[in-house]
Amino acid sequence: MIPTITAFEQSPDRGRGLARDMRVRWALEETGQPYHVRLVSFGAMKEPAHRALHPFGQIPTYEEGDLALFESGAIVFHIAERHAGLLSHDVNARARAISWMFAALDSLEPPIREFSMAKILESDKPWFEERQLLLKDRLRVRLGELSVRLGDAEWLDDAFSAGDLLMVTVLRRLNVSGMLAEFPNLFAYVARGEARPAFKRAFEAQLAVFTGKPSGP
Ligand code: GTB
Repeated sequence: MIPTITAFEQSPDRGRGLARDMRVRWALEETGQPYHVRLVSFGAMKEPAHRALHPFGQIPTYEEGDLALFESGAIVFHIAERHAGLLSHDVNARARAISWMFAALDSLEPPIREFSMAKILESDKPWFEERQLLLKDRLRVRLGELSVRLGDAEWLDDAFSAGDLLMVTVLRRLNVSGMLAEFPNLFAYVARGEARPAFKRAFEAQLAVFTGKPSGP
């Protein structure tokens, strides 16, 4: 059964692939799974029909037969568990990849989101600059720790996994800030993720929603 995911009808990122449907699209592409996309407006997201799929009225959601999921991390995990390509068959490598999935969503994404949201929501406040420095310093510490762990490895734990997929999508949110450039190995790591053919297909598909031009051959 071909799953259907939801994505923004009009993404505020103007097709830069920063909304969280991107990670789900990428996981589906990495595992070679076809999928349908239902685009939803901001209004429709808050209607009961969408809230039945997503309690917080957000995207992405994932429907497959009588299974309906929300939370991008859970959706990526579901895809990775059912299809080869994102989680090793070796139980220890699999467990380590799952640790990295949680690390991406719980240890990196919160300070990155806080930093980017403050830029959008607090720039008119008198304490904006001071708080930005604080958030930036906090984030810099976490990025430094990740950078040390990655070292000169290609991926976080040997082969590319769902942990890398989530980590790259989380770090991409910093692309415009210039902060990743402070950590050349993280910068190169994100570029490696973005260079994967599956990433490119997912990116083109979400960009096509913004440009109105169909993606694919
Ligand atoms: N924890 C949830 C998950 O991982 O699935 C978070 C889902 C979420 O935040 N969804 C956002 C949403 O639906 C879109 S991705 N927002 C609408 C609403 O809450 O009403 C977040 C996002 C949006 C826009 C950008 N951007 O423009 O750069 C980046 C990320």
